[in-house]
Amino acid sequence: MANRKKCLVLGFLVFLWADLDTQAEEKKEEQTCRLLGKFDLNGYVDAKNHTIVVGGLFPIHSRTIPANESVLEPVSAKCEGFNFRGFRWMKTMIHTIKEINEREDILPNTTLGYQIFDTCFTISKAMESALVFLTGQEENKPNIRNSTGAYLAGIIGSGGSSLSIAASRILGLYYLPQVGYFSSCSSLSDKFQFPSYIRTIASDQHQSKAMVQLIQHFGWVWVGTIAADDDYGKYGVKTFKDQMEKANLCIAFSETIPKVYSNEKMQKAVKAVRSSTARVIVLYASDIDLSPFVLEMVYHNITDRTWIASEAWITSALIAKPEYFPYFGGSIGFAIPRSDIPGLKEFLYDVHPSKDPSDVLTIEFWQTAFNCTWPNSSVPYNVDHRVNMTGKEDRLYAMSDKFCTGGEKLEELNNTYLDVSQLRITNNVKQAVYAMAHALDQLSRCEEGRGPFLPGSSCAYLPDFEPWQLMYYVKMVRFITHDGKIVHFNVNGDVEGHYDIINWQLDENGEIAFVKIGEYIFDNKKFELVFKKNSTIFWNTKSSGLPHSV
Ligand code: TCR
Repeated sequence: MANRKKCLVLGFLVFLWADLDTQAEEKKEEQTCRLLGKFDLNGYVDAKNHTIVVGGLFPIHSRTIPANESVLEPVSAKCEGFNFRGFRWMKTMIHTIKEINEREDILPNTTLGYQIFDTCFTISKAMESALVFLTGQEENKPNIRNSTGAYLAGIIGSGGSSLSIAASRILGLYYLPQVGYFSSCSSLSDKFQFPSYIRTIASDQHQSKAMVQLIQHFGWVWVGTIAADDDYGKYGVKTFKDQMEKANLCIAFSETIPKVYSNEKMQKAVKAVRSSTARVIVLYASDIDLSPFVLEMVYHNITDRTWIASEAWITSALIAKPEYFPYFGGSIGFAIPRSDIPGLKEFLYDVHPSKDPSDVLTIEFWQTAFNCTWPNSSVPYNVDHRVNMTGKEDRLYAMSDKFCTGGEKLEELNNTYLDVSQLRITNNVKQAVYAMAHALDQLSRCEEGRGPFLPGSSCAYLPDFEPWQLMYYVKMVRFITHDGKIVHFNVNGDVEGHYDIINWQLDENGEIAFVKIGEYIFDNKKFELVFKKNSTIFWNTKSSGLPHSV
């Protein structure tokens, strides 16, 4: 086979996998993938020698770089802002697929491959990837046979709600199963709009309800809201406001944090927080979008507020920094229950840039983590085009003059990628992959004449089933996790269960501790706040007592 491997052909567009050394290719089963041409996507692929692959979409970067205005043609954006947490989630998908392939009880005669892309936390990248997953030579018929001949079973992802909504509008046309791990927007429950989307995270409908119950519990009646400018933030606040209205409670103000930095819009939000008498504020945003707002609170020295955190930032290492404690200490929010994943830690540590010179993500990971430049690599070091806090564009081409030696120690790195103490979304990723594998397994065990399909109670077969046939099994999946929990999806494709109620306190080392003070249960029509006995709550008020927001 030629060094360059043909990947996908779409009309006049030809996408090429990264140049792969054929010999190296045989040695390694996992490859990085880079699609050139119209799309510029980074990711990982292991599709060779597998009849079935599972697609994955993860935010390995946090944003795309603003396009250079002098370029007239549309070009696929490049990404920046390495996201260690997203990198961990992506690795967890690979780890879970490996685990499933080693098991004899699930899909005994099939090994799964994968094809994973970086969404860069933007809709446009998620769409590019959705198209790459679907397109083939035929124009109006998806070609879910990938270039290596493997069949695409479905997709894990695609991260944030706005991205999943966009991607699943396309994937839904073909009923291609999409199992989400952290898109929690309530609108994704609508199976009329999103027929092939199911998820291992609960709908924010529950979270909004839980927030209102919490507010009632503490006797607050006057509450402000701040939302990220996306489906997560906006729908989250909308469902929250609906519940507040039902409970006869009042909204003091509602503001949004801009996605693309705008000083004017940001100051509007800051002003609302500063001038309102509401001491309790609900903040619905992903941690990635929240950072600039947090810096504003620090800059304006806004303390004495109690923040009700949405799940996306309550346990985030990006936000939970000791230096922010005077402003955000005492935050209360709902978190996905945590889990320990056997073997994941070792798998995460097994990462090194010298293993594969074409693995640009690992090289970037290493450079960013250790603040050095990997010799002879084309991966730029820490290029940050973020528009800074003054609203001026601040392009930093900070090339570290220190070379990486390869001897840097992961053990000495205090990095969220390697922190396995708070596996929450990470566990959702694992369960999403399992849901797909169990569905494939059930499909493969169908007995002709007793199957679910017409005519004559027929079956579908591996590997060349139709996407909608697998979808039938995905919806009905029910399995027990490694830690003994049952996973199944309700009619809306959502999971039920509980959130942990978390309060930010300072531990003896001066680090922020996520102290569990109770649970919110939403199971079998039960919606209940349960506080732990004898748990103390830290309040960030002058008196250290319960804040009043009336
Ligand atoms: N759902 C959000 C995104 C999100 C997230 C997170 C981002 C959730 N949890 C944790 C970063 C870290 C929950 C969405 O867009 O649906």
